[in-house]
Amino acid sequence: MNRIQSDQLFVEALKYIPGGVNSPVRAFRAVGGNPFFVNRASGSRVWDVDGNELIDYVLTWGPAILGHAHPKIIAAVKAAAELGTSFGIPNPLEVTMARLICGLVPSVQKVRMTSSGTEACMSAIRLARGFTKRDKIIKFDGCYHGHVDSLLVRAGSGALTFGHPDSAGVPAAFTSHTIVAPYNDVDAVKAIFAANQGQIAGIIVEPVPGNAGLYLPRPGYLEFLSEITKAHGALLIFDEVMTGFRLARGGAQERFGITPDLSTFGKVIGGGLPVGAFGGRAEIMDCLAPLGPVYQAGTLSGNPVAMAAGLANLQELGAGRDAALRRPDSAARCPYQQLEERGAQLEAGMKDAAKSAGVPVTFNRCGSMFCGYFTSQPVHNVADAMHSDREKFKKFFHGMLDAGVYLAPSQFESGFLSTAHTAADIEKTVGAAAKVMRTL
Ligand code: KE4
Repeated sequence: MNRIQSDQLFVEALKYIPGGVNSPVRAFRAVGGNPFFVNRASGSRVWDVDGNELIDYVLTWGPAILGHAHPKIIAAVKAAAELGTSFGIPNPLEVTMARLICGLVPSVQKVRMTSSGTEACMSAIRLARGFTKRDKIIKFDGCYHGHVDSLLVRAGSGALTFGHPDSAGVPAAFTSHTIVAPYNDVDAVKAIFAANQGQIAGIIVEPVPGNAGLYLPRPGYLEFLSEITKAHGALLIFDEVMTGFRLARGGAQERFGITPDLSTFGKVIGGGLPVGAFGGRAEIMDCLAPLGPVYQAGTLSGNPVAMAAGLANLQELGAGRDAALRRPDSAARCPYQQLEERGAQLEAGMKDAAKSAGVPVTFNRCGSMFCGYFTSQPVHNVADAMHSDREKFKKFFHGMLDAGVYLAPSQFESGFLSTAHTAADIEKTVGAAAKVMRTL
């Protein structure tokens, strides 16, 4: 595949941008080779600057749940931008967005917008500490909650990919109150609470971890986390930056029937523009300035153009069309049903491809999030994920890229589907996978 212009751009980018990228995982360091540069995207496709068309399963790491450049989002952004790009004064769209999130996620009685998932998670941690007047936070090995100092401890995503889950530049004092446990391990969490009586402000968890590939909570695990935090006066924080409004209209908490105390969001609620949010019980959220003593702020929080994009995404997902979608004669297909069908088709196809090629693959999926690990063993946490054959992953990644399919450029990332992915897209993808796997 000709990537001359991308390669030239990368040489230029390296002169001015560290690693040539504005976010490390885009650098292809885990898979080798140079990243390609995209200047156009639509539906399930992206096109690089050399004109190569790719079926995209990264979807800008989750936001493009309706596919790229959805007409409703483009129109909403244009209309909002015509009226001004930022006011720094409350605007009506902030109220519409807050009301919509509170309506879709019952555990969220009040919500505050931010401009990234990192900010949302950082703010939720500070709020949990301010509300409980405790300092310690439990996180899980391989989970990633953005690049806030105190959570860059055995973190996933790019931190795991580049083998420095504990980043340089973070003083030990900043992480001294962060306790890391293995995910899906009940006894480890029980032992931490027993050893830190009355000191744990909260647990922050990706309900379905998507930053070490993708693996699922064991049956009863999320219920256990809810019970043990309640028993110890700690808060349960669901990091739904990736899973929110994707795994169900109300996120993973709706899919698994759990009521966290706080939740963080991002990606889908921005429709591709920079948006994060955190929300939860009103008695907790009202501790935030200007009402309470926990300070939190942001120049572009609730930005009108970003709100317009996020609202268009959520409304197209059926947030406001519930009744219509549930009408038996409704021609409008429920987007979550579509995502589930495509996910099941991809999962079945990938498993068949691996079997026919005689390549051991563990393929994990939850709704429209998925990850294939090159191992015959099950993957329930990051330690299991480390057993994947990463040399095979690298070859598979590039083989699929040359076949016109763009998968996440790291074994330790989740893949995503959109409502724009067609059955034919999936057929092409699994057909290519069967051929590439035979070369591994
Ligand atoms: P941002 O600050 O990147 O908007 O969100 C941080 C974040 C928080 N919580 C979860 C569960 C997340 O997955 C993320 C960010 N996800 C990564 C992909 N694994 C973003 C991609 C990147 O870092 O470039």
